[in-house]
Amino acid sequence: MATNLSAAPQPQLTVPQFKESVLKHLHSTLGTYEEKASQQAWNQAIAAAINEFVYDGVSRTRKTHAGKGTRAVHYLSLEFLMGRLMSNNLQNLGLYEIADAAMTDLGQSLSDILEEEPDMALGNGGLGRLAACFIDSMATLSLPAIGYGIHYEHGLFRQEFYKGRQVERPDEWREFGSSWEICRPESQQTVKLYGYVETVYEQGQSRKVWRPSRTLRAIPWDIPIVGYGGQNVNILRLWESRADKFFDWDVFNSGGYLDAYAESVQAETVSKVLYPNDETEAGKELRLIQQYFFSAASIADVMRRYKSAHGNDLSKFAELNAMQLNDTHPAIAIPELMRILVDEEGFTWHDAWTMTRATFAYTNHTLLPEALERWPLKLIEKVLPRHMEIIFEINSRFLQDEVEAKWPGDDAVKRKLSIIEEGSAQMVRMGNLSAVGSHTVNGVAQIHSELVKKDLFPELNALWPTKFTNVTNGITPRRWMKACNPRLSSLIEKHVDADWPRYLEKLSGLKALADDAAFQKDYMAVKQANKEDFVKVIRELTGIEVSADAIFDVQIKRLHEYKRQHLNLLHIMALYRRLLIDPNYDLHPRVFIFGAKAAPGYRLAKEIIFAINKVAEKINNDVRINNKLKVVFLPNYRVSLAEKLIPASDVSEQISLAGKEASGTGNMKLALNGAITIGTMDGANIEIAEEAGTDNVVIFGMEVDDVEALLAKGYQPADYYRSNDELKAVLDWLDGDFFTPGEPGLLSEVKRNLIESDSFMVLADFEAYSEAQKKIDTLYRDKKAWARAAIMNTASLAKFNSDRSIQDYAENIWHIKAVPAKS
Ligand code: CRA
Repeated sequence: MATNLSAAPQPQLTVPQFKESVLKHLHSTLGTYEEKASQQAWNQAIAAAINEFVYDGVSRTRKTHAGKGTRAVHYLSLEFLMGRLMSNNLQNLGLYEIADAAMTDLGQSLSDILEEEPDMALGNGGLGRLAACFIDSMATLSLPAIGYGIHYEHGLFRQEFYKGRQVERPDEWREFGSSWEICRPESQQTVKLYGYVETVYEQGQSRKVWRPSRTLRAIPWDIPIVGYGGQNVNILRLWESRADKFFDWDVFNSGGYLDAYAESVQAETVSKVLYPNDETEAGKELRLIQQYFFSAASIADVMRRYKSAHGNDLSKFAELNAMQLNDTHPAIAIPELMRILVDEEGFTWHDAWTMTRATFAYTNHTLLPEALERWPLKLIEKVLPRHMEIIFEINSRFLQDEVEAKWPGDDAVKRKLSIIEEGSAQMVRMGNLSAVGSHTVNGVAQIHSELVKKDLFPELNALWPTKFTNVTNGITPRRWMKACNPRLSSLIEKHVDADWPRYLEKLSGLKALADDAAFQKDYMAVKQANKEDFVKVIRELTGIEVSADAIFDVQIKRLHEYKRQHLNLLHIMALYRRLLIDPNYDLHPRVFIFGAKAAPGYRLAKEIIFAINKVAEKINNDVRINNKLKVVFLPNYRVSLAEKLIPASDVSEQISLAGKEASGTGNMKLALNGAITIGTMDGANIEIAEEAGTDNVVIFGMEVDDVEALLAKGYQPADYYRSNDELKAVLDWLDGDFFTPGEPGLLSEVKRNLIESDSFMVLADFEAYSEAQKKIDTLYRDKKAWARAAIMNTASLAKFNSDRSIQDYAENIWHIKAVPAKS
């Protein structure tokens, strides 16, 4: 892919110029002055100074792309977990050092001011953060690309702990506005809902007309996405819902103020809040409306842009527009495009379907059955009556023309592949709809993509063997190394070319230094300094004192049984017990650090958080163990906290049950920053081990085949409980009141679940995990071996650059080319 990036972004300003610009905005944009300005005002003034470059980039990029006969991609995602944007934008524009020096001159601290920015947490976890990394890469690679999503008023909830239990508080990221978004009222769209479908006869022909009974306005907010080097600035377009007319003035004038207001309140609920479930379908009407709202507004936007460039002849629509479905959440876009082409643009079904299939591609992110979206047919019929008809038509043609041709007379296979699931309540399977309506379906890591073919869609794979492919996930090295780990970045820069944040393979130059004593010393000094910084963060957030000389063992991800935070917990309890039995038990001091939000309705996940907090409280206050063990559960884990913790991590816990974690991306961030993975053969862990070398990761536990075999044999968790004394002892410990003084049994649910069902085979992997943890302990004491392994991880992770993922999508799925913006 052609790029004409210079080695590193070239600053376009001097320190005095930047200072002048910030002061200008402080005075004339914010109406305040140096002596009075709050940190927040400084933050906004800096943002305004940055935006002078950003907006210019937005215009240049738009002009370059507008009306070009080149294909563009539209990334449809219900989630974009952006985090903070200021430091990233400064880095990508090459202005970070300049801004830092300018603020110091002004007697301010840039790093303190950066802390003023709330996280833009419009996502739950991996899927949403992946979308954020991907749009960074699309801009960096100069691809004509737009991200489309929802402008949620409240992102993912803020997490607090009260007596060890998770409490959810509303997220207020836009309470005082956001410096980065631009409202584009001129590009608003109307989205229709409910109503009925009429058949209209005209000149001997019949056609379907949807008579909606409600409409919403979709207002676009654009977030500029600055590519590395600042040359291309793409946009993320987020839709806000508003009532069609803000007030019904007639009702208002006749005294019905509240009635008039009610409609706008209802309309605004559509973009009010992000559903906080990670990998569980919500099944709620409002959620379906959210999905349709942003899909329909986005398609209408793409159409508008196409028509203004190419007129009303849509024959090139599919050739010029690719749309990527980030999981099935935007799958309703498939019947929506069909509706527009057939009902509004007069295409034949056949031609419309050819265009639709050539437009869409679908990424599957999970095999967990509870995450596979199924909507009640009745609900779709009510909210989107015309779409339901179209889905029926898509399904019957698919079953008759394609399934019947391949498996004549086989009703069982038809039942399995049907987009409509029969049963007491008929359901629409959004995964099947997405796979049928797309030209390509991809999984997110090699093993996951294989399982998509083998277990999720085996028949579809037999029907269309070339439709299924893999694109292993990636992370942007700009945010996840250059911006978040400045110490390591400047050490790296002494040894490899300055353009490594773009060409991560350059880090392989560090392999030659992996055994070099001086480099090892420098590398480990960086880790130590990062840990010392993080000791303070832990103190501020939790009041817990930890030592930077201990091993920082980190598990950061959503709380889910399949991710097995409770396996980690059982092992911590086992270590604690060993120390109580033998105070001289040989253990390098360890700090176990957790960060995780649980979906508010996910009971057991919340019990696990509570259990970890209670065990932590006991261990952290037990003087008998001489500070050898500490357990820290950081509240409100989020992108900006990850950016502080990842550079300070020694051990990366990636301990999901094999076959369950589609990819993982935290595993990549931690490994790139030199943490050693302790992990199962699952998701991208397998590829990380391949790249970093199996000596430089610690792999343990059952593999996918073992899991299948054990399931087939009949998994009996109680057998493991009975046959392992240590495991039995720690599980029984949960029953008493040792960790919950005076209140026995508060933690029993976790034990009961593990012994009675243990759906994710925690007990079966306990022993192997415990042995693997001993290897970590031994390896850490060998300072040279540890430094070598950590360096090898940093040096070997180029594959997980999200630029590589996006290049794969661009070449193999979207068939789009770079179009660098003109200066
Ligand atoms: N929860 C997977 O579980 C994967 C991300 C991004 C997930 C992760 O293993 O890294 O997607 N799946 O591909 C998902 O959200 C709906 O499914 C995730 O973030």
